[in-house]
Formats: sequence, structure tokens, C-alpha cells
Amino acid sequence: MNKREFLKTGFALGAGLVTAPVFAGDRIFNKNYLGQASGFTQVKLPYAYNALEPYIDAATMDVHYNWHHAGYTANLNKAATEEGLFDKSIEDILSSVSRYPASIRNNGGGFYNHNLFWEIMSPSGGKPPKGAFMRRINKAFGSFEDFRTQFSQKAASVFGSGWAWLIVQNGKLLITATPNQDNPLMDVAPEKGHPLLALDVWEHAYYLRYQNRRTDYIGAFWNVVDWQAVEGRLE
Ligand code: MN3
Repeated sequence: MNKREFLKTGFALGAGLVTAPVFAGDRIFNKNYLGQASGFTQVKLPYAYNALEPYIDAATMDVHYNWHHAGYTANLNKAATEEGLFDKSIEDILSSVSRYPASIRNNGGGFYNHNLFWEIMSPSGGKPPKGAFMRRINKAFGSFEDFRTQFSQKAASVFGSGWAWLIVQNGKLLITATPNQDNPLMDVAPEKGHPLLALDVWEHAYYLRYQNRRTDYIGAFWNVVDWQAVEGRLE
């Protein structure tokens, strides 16, 4: 029985139940009675909503995680159901995102970007990187301070909504930015690479506390960056 037949059979066996878990590769898909997959799930927020105070406020975290990110995730699952993308990883989907409708690009990006964003922040963050990783940053950008300045400038200069990134591109560290929910994994990105660090500069990420003062929000972000988690994304 191939994977697709197994998916079908699994669903048929589960008919009549509200959800029927279906195993595909390394993911469990809970299909609801409409047959919609919920295979892409938000990471569990690794800290309380108020844990990043005063830099990121609890109300913003709550709305951002439970409405914005949850919305992208639900809409990705709906779009992935329509496109039959059950057996692909999000990385695979994003790397050929130009082949799919805009709903996959927007919601797939929104899903992936926020999962990464939550995981590279921590209430115990703000301590600079160490050892070989710090030396690599110094080599690429002059110094850690220079890196922060360049990244902050990139984030501040995003026109409208988007993200700033630290990526690895062919073994080289690089700062880049993307509009909307695009990211450097996408085939449409001008600079492609593996994302290590991400900063959401959509107004929904900071407006409640900082209003239009995006640069204050960017400055505060450095106090919660978990450099161990960032380094952990280097494979
Ligand atoms: Mn956001």
C-alpha cells in the first residue's frame, strides 16, 4: 500500500469519528470530518505570554500567537488540503512555493516564520553568542556590535510589513529582509539560505506597546534573543 492509499484508507477507517489521526512519514495528520488536514501545527509557545516583558508585552504575545499565527496555520492547512500537499514538509513546499497559489506562499510563510520567531526568543535571552559562533559573526560582520547595527538597520528599512533575517548562504552568514510573509527558504526570495534568526517587523508585532516606534521595538528585541537557540539552527 503506498502512502496515498494509506492516507485514503486511514481516513475511510476513521469516518464517523470527529478526527481520524493519519500517519504520513514523520507527521500525524488529524483530519476533521470535512477531510481537512491539520498537519501543520504551531509550536507550543516555549514561555508564558508575559515572559518577554517589558520588551515584548503579554497582550501582543497573546494576540500574535493565538490570532495571527493561529490564523496563518489554519489557512495553511486549508490551502494544503486543497492542493494535496499532505506528504510534503513545509521546507519542501516553501522551496518551490512559486508553483502554488498565493495562499500557500502567504500562509506557509506565516506558519514557518512565527514558529521560528518564538523559538529564537527566551526570557533568559540577550546574552551574546559564544565561541566559534561568535568568531564566525565577528568574521562576517566585523564585530557583534556591527552585526546588530546592520541587522537593526535592515529591519528598520523594511517598507511596510516583512521580516529581517540572519541566514546561512553557501556556508556564509548574511543579513537579508523579505516582504510580507516571504522567507529565505522560498524560491522567490532574492537572497536564499537557511534562516538562523528572524525578526517580525509587521506592525502587529509591536504596535500595542511601541505604536509607530519600530526602532524602539528592534532595540528591545536584542534583550530577548536566545543565541543558543540561534546557534542550534546551524546544522
Ligand atoms: Mn507576526
